[in-house]
Amino acid sequence: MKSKAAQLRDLLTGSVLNFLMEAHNGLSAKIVEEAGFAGIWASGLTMSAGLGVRDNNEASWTQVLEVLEFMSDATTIPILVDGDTGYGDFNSVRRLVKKLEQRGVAGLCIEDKLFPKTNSFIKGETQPLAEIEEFSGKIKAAKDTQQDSNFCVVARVEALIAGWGLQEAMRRAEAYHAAGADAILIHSKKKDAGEIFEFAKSWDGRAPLIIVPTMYYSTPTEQFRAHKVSIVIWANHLLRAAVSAMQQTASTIYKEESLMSVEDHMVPVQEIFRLQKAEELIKAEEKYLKSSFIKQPNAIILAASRGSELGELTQARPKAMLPVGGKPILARLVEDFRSHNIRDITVVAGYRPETINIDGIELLHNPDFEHSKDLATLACALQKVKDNTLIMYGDLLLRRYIVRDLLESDAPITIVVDSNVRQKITDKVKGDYVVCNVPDDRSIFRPDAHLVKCLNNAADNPSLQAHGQWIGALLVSGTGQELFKESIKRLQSRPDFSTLSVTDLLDDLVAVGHPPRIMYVSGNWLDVNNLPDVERASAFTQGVTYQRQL
Ligand code: SPV
Ligand code: MG
Repeated sequence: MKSKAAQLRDLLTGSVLNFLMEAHNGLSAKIVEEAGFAGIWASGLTMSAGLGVRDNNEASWTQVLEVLEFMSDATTIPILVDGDTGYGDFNSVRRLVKKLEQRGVAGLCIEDKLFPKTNSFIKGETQPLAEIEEFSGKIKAAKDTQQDSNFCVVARVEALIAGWGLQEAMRRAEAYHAAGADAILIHSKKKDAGEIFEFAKSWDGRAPLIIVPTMYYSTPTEQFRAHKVSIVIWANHLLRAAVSAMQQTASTIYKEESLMSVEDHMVPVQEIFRLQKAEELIKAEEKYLKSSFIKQPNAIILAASRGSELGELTQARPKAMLPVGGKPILARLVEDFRSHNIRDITVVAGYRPETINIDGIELLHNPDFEHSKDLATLACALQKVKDNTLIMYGDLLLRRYIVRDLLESDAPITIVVDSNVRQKITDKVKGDYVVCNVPDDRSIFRPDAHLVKCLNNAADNPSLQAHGQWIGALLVSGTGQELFKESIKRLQSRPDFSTLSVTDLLDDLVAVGHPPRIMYVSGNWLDVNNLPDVERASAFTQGVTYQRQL
């Protein structure tokens, strides 16, 4: 890829007419490039207007430099900057050229007026012109300073604007060319291109010629070609177009106090994101950020059951809404999840769903909750099973570190198992006991264990020793989402689906060769099944450590 300066030189010295389009900030510069233009005119008028000041050097040159840096960073095509008079003497110009090159600006145009200048279309004929010698010195200084030989220095002749005539314009153009200018910008404020064409004829291609047909815009472009113009600058049209659109939009919204009639006339927000290359950042985050941070976990809480063992306490509400320590269990879970940056929280309700009044959650419903078990409730939220989804029973209280550590797991499916609860399984035991490939060794780095079997159907396996109890929390991550969904589909095709629990899904995953990973914990959680549990739960919320032991 050619340097930007080399691209600008090609535009200037090529045999065809080229066009530079005005831009005044990073966004408009990008729009110019996307439209197909081969170069950008960083207009002094529009950059100053964009900053809300006059075209009278009210913005300092370093402030202009800042704008140019954004424009240059946003684009790959060359920028010719309108450097006014060079913001001072030859020495100011030297420093300017140095800074422009550092920022990837391809060329500088300076005009033969005095600092501070004013726009050529404001009382142009009364504006004093620079001494030819002095201005030629600036051009020499610029050429001597540039490091890249392709950097272009354009001398802008204001003699026609000031009404000093063709002869003076020619004299100046010649002097500036002799001083090293790479091109001459001949400016006019006339409504027709007559004086520009006269100049072009006299100039006769001694150096590339640039024109700015803002006032003589009705001249057919073909005539510019015929007069061997090298570059036409469309100097201010994006800013002017933006101003009409902004004025109209602002006034409509102000009058109507509504967005209804404007919305369809503007680009969607997505287009702004595209112009900003938002997509690129998302990809970079995937590459450079810690995976657990960018995966944005979500959570599904199963809160369908009433918990009838709690009697009157759950007459009017599901178990998850039972207040413990003054706050419903579910509200505690949601708070806990939010502290882990989990914003997308889905609760699947069943019994008395209208009592679940927690802000900011998505509420789904298992209408068949009375005739089905928790797997059917979970299936209601299947579309919410994604990469990094926490699934949890709604009657769980747990210390925060458990969720934190679970979110760190990178296994497809991870279940939390309390190894304090080791039990010779008998048919009297209730709870989701599990057999793992290795027991918990309680070391700092706990063993890399996986599930072998869930024992909720203990009577079938009287001899098995459980390694712990599944607490009712699991994480689905990465490829786990597909495994999880496939497993639910398999089980849904069974006629006894409504009698199945999440533990049946865990067993199914073992059966198909994808046993869930075990994250061992030792206590620090409890679920609420009966009245004594409610008391323990209340103590738990006050910080009392409760270890479930059978
Ligand atoms: C500019 O765009 O700032 C110019 C061109 O200098 S003009 O406004 O026509 O003088
Ligand atoms: Mg200007």
